[in-house]
Amino acid sequence: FAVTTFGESHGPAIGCVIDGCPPGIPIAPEDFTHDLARRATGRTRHTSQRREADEVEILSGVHEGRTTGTPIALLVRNTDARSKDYDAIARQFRPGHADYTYWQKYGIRDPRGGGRSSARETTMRVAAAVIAKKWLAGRGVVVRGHLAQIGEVLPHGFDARTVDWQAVESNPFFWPVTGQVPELEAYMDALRKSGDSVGARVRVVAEGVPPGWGEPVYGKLDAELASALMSINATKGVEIGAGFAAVAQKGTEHRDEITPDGFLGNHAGGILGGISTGQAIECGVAFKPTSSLRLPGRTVDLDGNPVEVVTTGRHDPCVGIRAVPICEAMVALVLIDQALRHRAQCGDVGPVHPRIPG
Ligand code: EPS
Repeated sequence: FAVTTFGESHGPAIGCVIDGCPPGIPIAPEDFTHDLARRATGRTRHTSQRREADEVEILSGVHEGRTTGTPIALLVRNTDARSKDYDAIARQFRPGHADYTYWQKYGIRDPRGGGRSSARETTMRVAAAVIAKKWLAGRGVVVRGHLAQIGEVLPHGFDARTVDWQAVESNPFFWPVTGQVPELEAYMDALRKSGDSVGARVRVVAEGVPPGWGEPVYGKLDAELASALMSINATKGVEIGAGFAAVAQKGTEHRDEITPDGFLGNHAGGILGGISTGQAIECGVAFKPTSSLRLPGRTVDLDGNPVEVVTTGRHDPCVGIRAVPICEAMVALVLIDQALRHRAQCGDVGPVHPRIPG
């Protein structure tokens, strides 16, 4: 299940091509609406105010409402592309932004906003993953995410083992503790007024994955998840299970003891030796603060002259908020690919032996 995307943030359209999709999955244009709206800009005051309908056109690979097994092409036309900082951004480098490294690599300054490095590109990852999520759901696998930190704010009184997913979907921050939403509103309003940005931590949980998915050495499930999640713009860290907390743990604490009734913990994040254990797959993703800021910063122009940069356009004060459905999407895309590979080698997607409960 291979996905590639195309298009620039300020170009006429963005799109993706999905190759290797199983035939027979029912898909209609309206299936994309929910997840694309969860990721989209302009839906709350806490994200970029760019207004895009994000309507998916299915160009190929679907006939009479079902995938045919041939490459699927999806297209979303940009309707609100040109921002007011369009020209200014084309002549300067935003500190902390990919426009500098793109220019060094290709020698070309694409003036179309963030171009390929814009968060706009992630629309098509989410669209592709709608199909992956649908296939996975048919096998009892559900991939969901929530925000686990904004700046220095953590969820209060939150037990990661019992997430209230309805609560997560009921607020604009994908926050698991609804009582804290007024605090977050105030925090984000103050941040937006200040012109600065903050980072965030996203947690993704995939439930229902049977034991056995993942390759043992090359193509480990955790390696593929890390690679996929790290490929999202603004990601600076990925953890599986206990992640970096494992450094300070003792072996007796970290190991997830096994009883006939199930595993007694999940520090492994549902993966041992690159292969799923049958427990929930748990990933944490760190997002850096958005680099496009209203507060002046020092930089250089295309000729290397020192200039002051101020970004006046439509930007997210915390791009990590909208990253929740994007992280879910990348996890779902890895899982369907690993499931299909497992099926190709082992003949089925299920475990060989009776599974130990998670
Ligand atoms: C982005 C800048 C803004 C965001 C955009 C990501 O776009 P513009 O340059 O047109 O003002 O709105 O995000 C999206 C459009 C999207 O759909 O995610 C950036 O610099 O990354």
